[in-house]
Amino acid sequence: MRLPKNVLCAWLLAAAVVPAAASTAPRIEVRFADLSATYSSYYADLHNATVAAAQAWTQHFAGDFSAIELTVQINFVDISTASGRSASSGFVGLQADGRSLWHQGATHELLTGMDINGAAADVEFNIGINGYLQGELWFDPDPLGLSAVPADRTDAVSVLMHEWGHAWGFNGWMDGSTGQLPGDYASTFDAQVTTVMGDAGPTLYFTGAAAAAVYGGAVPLTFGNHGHVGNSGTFDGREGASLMPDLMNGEVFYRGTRYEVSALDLAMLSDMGLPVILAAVPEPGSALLLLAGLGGVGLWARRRRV
Ligand SMILES: [Ca+2]
Ligand SMILES: [Ca+2]
Repeated sequence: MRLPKNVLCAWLLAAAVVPAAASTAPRIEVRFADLSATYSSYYADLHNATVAAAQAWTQHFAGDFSAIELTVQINFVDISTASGRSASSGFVGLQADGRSLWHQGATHELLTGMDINGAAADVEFNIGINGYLQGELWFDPDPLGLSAVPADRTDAVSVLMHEWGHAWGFNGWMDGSTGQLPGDYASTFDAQVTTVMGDAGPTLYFTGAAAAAVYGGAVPLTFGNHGHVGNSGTFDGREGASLMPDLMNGEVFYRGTRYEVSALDLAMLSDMGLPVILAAVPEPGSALLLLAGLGGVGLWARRRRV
């Protein structure tokens, strides 16, 4: 039972205080799809940023994954920013409603040790080559450190952290505007989404219990782009403006900012079955204040509706 290729997210971002990699972390191999080696001067930086971005997530995973090797293929593509996904899906089981349930391939390999697509890359990151790679992304010379991101550049580690979020779980086949599934299958993300009709029209919410405990209720997803959290409300009044600073938001990416994997991001992965070590859940009020504080950092925002 094989599914269509995973949906590509049209967005990227985030990271954090990344401690030294635990010896239990999965190994990350990075390949470059660049036959003429046109972008070879970026290989080392992209490799280091990809590994650091993975660690920003895997440092929160419980278990020994040192026998797991996740292969990332980096493609150089004619797009304006970047995108990412797992390259395959892994069957989890049948739901009560008869739909089949699927993990993202990277997560399936992490949890089961089974590499769905064999020697082919497990994760794909697409990097825009129309100036995004060359002039917009900033590569931290110490990607595991705490360097200040230049105010006029976008942090590559943060972008790849966002893309890893999609590779782990923030992805699916659901229509991001209506919540309709295209067939009798759902991702572990899709399976926890409910559509609520309101004055602004339909809004999709992620209803996982751990996420709801962190957020203080069902988590509003970005309208039209459901593998992301939050809506600015600027255009349509939908809920979720407090989530704009989150790594996995679907509207805005701040320059000059090193993002963090948030407690909410981790809780959502936990709801999707990843072995996340959840910190004590803060009171919703303090969690929102933390997010608001992070959001004040960027003076320049790129806003985008997908
Ligand atoms: Ca693998
Ligand atoms: Ca593979």
